[in-house]
Amino acid sequence: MKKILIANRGEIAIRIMRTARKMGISTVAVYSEADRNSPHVKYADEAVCIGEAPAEKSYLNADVIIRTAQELGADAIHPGYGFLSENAEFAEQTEAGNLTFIGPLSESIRVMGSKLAAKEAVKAYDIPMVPGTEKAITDIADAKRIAKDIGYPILIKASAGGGGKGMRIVKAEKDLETQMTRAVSEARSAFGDEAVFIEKYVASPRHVEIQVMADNHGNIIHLFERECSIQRRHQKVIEEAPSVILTPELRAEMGEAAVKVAKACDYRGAGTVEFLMDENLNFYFLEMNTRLQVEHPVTELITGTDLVELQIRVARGEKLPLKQEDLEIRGHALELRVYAEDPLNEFLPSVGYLEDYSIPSGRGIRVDNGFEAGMDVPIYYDPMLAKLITYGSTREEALQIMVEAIDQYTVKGVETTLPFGKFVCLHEAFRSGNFDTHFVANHYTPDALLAAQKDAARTAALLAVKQYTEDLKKLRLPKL
Ligand code: MV4
Repeated sequence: MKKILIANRGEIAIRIMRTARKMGISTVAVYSEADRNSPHVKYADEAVCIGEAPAEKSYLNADVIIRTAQELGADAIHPGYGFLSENAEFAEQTEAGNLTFIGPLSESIRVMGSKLAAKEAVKAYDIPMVPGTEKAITDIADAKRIAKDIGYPILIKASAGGGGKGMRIVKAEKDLETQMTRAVSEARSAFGDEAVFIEKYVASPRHVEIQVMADNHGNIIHLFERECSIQRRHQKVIEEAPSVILTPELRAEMGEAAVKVAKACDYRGAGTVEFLMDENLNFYFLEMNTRLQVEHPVTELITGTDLVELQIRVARGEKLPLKQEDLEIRGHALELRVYAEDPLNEFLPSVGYLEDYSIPSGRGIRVDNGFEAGMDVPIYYDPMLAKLITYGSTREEALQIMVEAIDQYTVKGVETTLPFGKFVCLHEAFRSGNFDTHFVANHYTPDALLAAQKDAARTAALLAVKQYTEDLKKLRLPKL
């Protein structure tokens, strides 16, 4: 493998190119008309404009991307995350075009893209799952019987959904019929697949996911967990590894379950197995994400691995260079997603001109960044500017470095989620580890953020006055 085309943009495109370069592999960037001056274009060895700004005309245009790879003599395509990364046809088309798809087999993507097919695939492997139906529910009388059996509240989920799309909570039987009708029609219009199923609603879960890696020789390892409970409307905000609630026994048990899920779909490359965990530390398999995830860096930091390198090696047909016994957790890592969104205004995208932009650096700080000063943040794509990742020997240290790094970050021209990240990192519930997926809904309001900022400003002012008074004493000057 001598040349890779990266079918993505922003920080992840650069992240992938960095490893390719380290491995002596040259890189091809593709870009839309809106991304002409983007860092990922400059970072690549070659770059090709593939179309207009809207993603359907560029980053989602499979034909043009594959043709570009062929014309430039690339050997492989790395899809990153989002865009075409979990598109089974794209994986198939890539391979049919005599290019290596750096990702799983298209069939694994297809199976895990359907929640019902995924449940079916793992059935024989004794994986804990939330009580619910194994098949699509179409009949309302059936639904009522099943829901009564399971016990309310229940959740209706779209088989083709995922990441929280197409879910409906039903608290009592009287609401079931309307909610099911809505769920079915929503599933049909959003996914072109009206299959829905029922699960017991786990009211206050934590989201714990396991990173897995598999080669073409039957070896599968897991690289421990990431805790991703801090999210807002299904958008993750802060991720960390390890999770504060897992014991070594539970970790091993979940790791083994994740490896079995990977085995069940003949998985290859990097994947993530998502679990819900209830208050009693029962865990349930939810879904598998068949891509490299946004939050992969926290795993890299605590395991000392380069997951993109492992993906590339596996795609080249090599055996995994690591065995399960070789892996151990060292230290603690946190990731804050820095979005161009306004936390004081409903997290609306705050796109525009980046007047000033400088990222923090120092011991324990990694920034996976896709932007620079003097650029516009385009309206066409996800408004994530960067990922601020910190590492310490303990969680407290990683948290301390995170707060300092947030203070060091300078962004002018757009609002960002940096102050919101600081709010979370300083919040007692987050610091103590006592949180679930409702953390943001339960603890965050713009007023709470403003109050925390005021408080911090007062403390800073008091410290400054104290310092000033002490300095005056040292200088033996008259007091104020
Ligand atoms: C659930 C659940 C409670 N009970 N399933 C949301 C994303 C998708 N992967 C599945 N999700 C959930 N499934 C049952 N049976 C609660 C969620 C959920 C959630 C899960 C992980 C992280 C954040 C979440 C936020 C709201 C709901």
